[in-house]
This record gives sequence, structure tokens and C-alpha cells, in this order.
Amino acid sequence: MSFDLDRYLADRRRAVDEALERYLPAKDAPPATVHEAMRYSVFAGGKRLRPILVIAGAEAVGGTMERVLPTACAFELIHTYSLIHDDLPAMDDDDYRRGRLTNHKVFGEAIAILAGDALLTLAFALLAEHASLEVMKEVSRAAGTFGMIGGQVADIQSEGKSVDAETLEYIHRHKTAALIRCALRSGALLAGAAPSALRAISEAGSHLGLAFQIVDDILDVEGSLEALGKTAGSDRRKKKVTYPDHFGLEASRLKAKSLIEDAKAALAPLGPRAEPIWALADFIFQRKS
Ligand code: GRG
Repeated sequence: MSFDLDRYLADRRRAVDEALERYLPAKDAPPATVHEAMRYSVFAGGKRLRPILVIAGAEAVGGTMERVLPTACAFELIHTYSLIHDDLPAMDDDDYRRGRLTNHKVFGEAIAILAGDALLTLAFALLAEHASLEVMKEVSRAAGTFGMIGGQVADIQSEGKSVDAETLEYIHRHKTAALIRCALRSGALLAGAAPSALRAISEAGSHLGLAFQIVDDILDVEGSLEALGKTAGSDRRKKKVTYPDHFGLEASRLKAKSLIEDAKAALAPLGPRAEPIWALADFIFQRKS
């Protein structure tokens, strides 16, 4: 029988959502406005890809979802903080995210900034309590100036410029791929992965992370507000540097496909336990939102 990805995703999304519900402060707990703003964006219907990658990374080396669920939630909180801040007028100035008005459009800029800050802080509180020092260090690096923030800085500074392929890849690897790779690695680390298994998972994570952002660039060209939950075509309007702009749509698609195949090849030594990551690789390539 073939692997049932829809069921796998639905089960893990439910577990992640139930855990997030427990970890986030109640919306009427003071200071209520910021708690409401945090919940507004977290429960706006994201795909929960990063937490599911934490879980799949653990399962691929014999670990369990229960052990890594708080760490999985921490990744979703960091990701949601980055989306709230990315949408602010000072950055991408977007009106829609996850099919809803962006956080600052509803709560105002000050509360949106604080809600993002609070999600990041809560993520590290969860890691401190439930993960390990090693995982905390890796997440700090992946989310910080040598990872996601570094990529975001380069992205902003490259707007409207013509950059070389190396800079483009730097932006995508840091802005997006670093956290995706770290999600897989963190699950595997917490599940006690052997060094060779960790290497395989890291390599797969790098390929999947870059593929994810290239597909994101393609969807920005080909998608719609209804399908994406955010305004399509915004990369071009903001003169962002993207793979389709640099290499064309078809070459970008081929590049993403080849990265997906490389990720699957890297996973081969892990055997059937890596089947969920394998299926997630196809999902990343085929996704429409
Ligand atoms: C503000 C520090 C800081 C960083 C921002 C991640 C990021 C860097 C910006 C978000 C904007 C963007 C389009 C990023 C690239 C790809 C990406 C992260 C898309 C959104 O992720 P999905 O598709 O979203 O997993 P959902 O809503 O499904 O969780």
C-alpha cells in the first residue's frame, strides 16, 4: 500500500494545532490585545510544514511525535513571527496573509511588532523547557543573522537591483531554507539520530529548503490571491530578486524538481522510515499554496 500523505498531514496538523492551542496564552489573558494578535496569525490556517518536518525528522530515525511536539510548535511560532514582521509596512507592506488581513492591518503596527516579538520569545521558552541546548543553538543560528534574518536583510538590500545567481541563492538559502533544514535536523537530533543519519537528513533539508523557496517564487508568478491566501505578483511589484526572474519559469521548475530528486537520493540510506519526508518532498514541489 502506498503512503497516505493526506492522512499523515491531517493527523500531524491536528496534533500541532492542539498543542499550539495549549501553549499560546488565552486570548483574554492580560495583556489581551497582544495575545489576541498572536493567536490571530498562528490560527489563520498555515500549512504547518515546519512543525511537520520536525516530526518527520524524528520519525525518520525512530523517534516519536510526542517527544518533539513542543519543538515542532516552536518552529511554527518562529515562522509566524517572521511572517507578521515581513508583512509590516517597513518590510513588504502586505495586506493579506494566510487568507486574512495581515496582523498590522487588524491590530496596528505596534501590536503586530510586539506580537511577532512575543511569538519568538515564546518559541525559545518552549525550546528551553522541552528541547536540548544543542537544538536551541541550532535554532538560534537558523533564525538569526546567519540564517533567516541574514537572508531577509540581503533580500531587502537587493530589491530593485540586478544580483548574480550566487547572491540569489544566498538569499533563498538563508531566508527560507535555513529554518526548513533546521526543522528536520532538530527532530532528528532530539530523537537521537546517529551522525550518518543526521548528515543524510541535513542534506535533504538543504535541498528541500531551497526547492521550497523556488516553488514559492513560481507560485508568486502563477498563483492567485484565492489560492495563495496572499496577494500574488508581489515579488515583481516589489522588485524582489527571484528564480523565475533570473532564470525563467521553466528553468526554475526544473531546478526545483532536481533539488527534490537530490533530497530523495540523500534520504535513501534511511530506508522506509524516511517515507514521510520523501512524500513531503513531492508535496513541496506540487503545492499550490
Ligand atoms: C522578518 C526576520 C524576518 C524574516 C522574514 C520568512 C521570511 C523572512 C519572510 C516571509 C515572506 C516570504 C514570502 C518568505 C519566503 C517563503 C515563505 C517563508 C513562505 C511562507 O511559508 P509557507 O508557505 O506559509 O509555509 P504558511 O502560511 O503555509 O505557513
